[in-house]
Amino acid sequence: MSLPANHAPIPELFVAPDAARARRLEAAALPSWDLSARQICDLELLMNGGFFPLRGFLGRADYESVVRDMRLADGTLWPIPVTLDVSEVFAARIETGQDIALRDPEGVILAILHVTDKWTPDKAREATLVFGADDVTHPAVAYLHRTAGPIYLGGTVTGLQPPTHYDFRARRDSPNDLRAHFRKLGWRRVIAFQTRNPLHRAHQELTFRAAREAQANLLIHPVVGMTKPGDVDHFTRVRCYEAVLDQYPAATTHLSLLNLAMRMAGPREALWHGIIRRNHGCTHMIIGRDHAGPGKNAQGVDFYGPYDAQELFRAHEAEIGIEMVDFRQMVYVQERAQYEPRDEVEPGATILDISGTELRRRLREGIEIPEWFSFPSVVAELRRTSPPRSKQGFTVFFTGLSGSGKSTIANALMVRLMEMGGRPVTLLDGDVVRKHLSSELGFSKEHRHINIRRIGYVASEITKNGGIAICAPIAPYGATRRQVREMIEEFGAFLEVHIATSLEECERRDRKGLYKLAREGKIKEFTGISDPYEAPETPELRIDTEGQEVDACAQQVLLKLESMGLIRA
Ligand code: PPS
Repeated sequence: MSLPANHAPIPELFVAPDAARARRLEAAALPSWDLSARQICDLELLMNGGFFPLRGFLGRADYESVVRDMRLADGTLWPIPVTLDVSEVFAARIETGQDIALRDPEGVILAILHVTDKWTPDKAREATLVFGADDVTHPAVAYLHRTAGPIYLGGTVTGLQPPTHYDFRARRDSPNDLRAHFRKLGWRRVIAFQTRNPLHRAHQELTFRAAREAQANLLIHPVVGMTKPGDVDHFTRVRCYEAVLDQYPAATTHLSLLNLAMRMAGPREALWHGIIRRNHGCTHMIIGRDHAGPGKNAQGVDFYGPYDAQELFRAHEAEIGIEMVDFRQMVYVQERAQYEPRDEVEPGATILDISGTELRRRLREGIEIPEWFSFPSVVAELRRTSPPRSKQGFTVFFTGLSGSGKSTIANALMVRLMEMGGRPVTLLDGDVVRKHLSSELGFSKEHRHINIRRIGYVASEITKNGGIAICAPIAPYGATRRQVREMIEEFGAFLEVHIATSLEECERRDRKGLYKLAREGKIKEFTGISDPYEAPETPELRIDTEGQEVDACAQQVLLKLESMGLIRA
């Protein structure tokens, strides 16, 4: 299919609204596949023409050809396999020649796929040829092996409706929306800037200069679908982009959000980005050093060379129909109090810079970020999302035998933290949780696991929302405690405190008379007596309560929290 001129509409895969209604009714009876987050991103760009000339998820011949040669079977340049991966159970029900309904997580039918191909891909080969190595430190390779289903379905897509977005609706444009916008404003040359990071002054300077030099208008086109794990979330980023928009001369620049699921495939991804931007009506694209790079591989070496993406793009720009604009690294020259391209700086001048790692450290520790580096409004947004550690949520997780003193120390700690103020504190004590959250559970290994995971979930929500969670269950199994740690560390710090009071001492105290009953066999599966307790090997803190006052034990926890920067005494 030939490419429409820049501002003419691009073919979409949607049917007219009346036909969509009728097709939706028919489709309700079809086998249906619930799309993953990544598949929804892919489907949206297939349907709205962002992935033109694709007319559906790749069939086998196109897939093999794309993996091997970056081209569809008919020779058209297409660097990334856009495939529909499904489970074995689902695939077993599907024959080629059949239609299936593609649904969003709420069950809404977004499209119908006419299945032409079904096959089991060689994922290791796909990883090696598309991403450069079968190495799970590459996020797309990890996704391929750990998340994607084992069978691929290929076929043509009939679009019924685009996925619904409730966030930043006014900033989301289809390729045809943007083409119409550019046509209306008379923007004949448009330069796209792809990004997955907040914009600081250097980015603003380089995009502004790139547009001026290409005599083009600027499209800031950030990806809001899926980016690299660990990136700043898109809600924060969009607020940052909106803050930067005022810095460009009025009516020269447009901000639009792209619901792309990035693969971080470096050079191949750069070509893909170029094709997508061409489809969105752009004539130029800024390609920088290490474009869409995933970082380092298992050997600690970058997956791709720093200029591989630029070279590959340059070699294909005419074929894609979009011109590459070199990303000129801009640096701040102190003596001249302005940004200049690095290659134009006079010898001997003082260049100031703040690396990404240093920026994250300053945000984490609440240290000043100078105005020459970023706009105060951008820094304010980032600080709102990443407050310093002393203002972030965290979890203190006590573990130990029944009667070891967990609850008593946890209570003392809670009161001391409340005395300091600043963050809400919640105590999730073993007994209390069993009364309110886990009343139906017993003490089998499986039930203890469920119980602790529930505590972990609640603590992770508290941590995410900036509070302090203190947990005090027995939590006898190391594997479960590790899972809880992972759940919480996604949002804040996790401090494991082993209350290492010996079994003899706990039994001697026998505060609740349970050890006696356990010895008599009247309580079954009692931790330490007739059930295991796996002591943590490397807790952040280990406290032996024998011969120590409760206050002194709580003080040890407070000192540890202070040394981790979580509280200020
Ligand atoms: S677990 O293993 O983490 O799910 O246990 P937890 O939720 O912390 O509950 C422990 C409290 O329940 C009482 N209890 C028992 N403990 C251990 N084993 C058995 N079989 C048992 N049956 C009842 C006991 O009082 C525990 O309270 P603490 O505060 O730990 O002494």
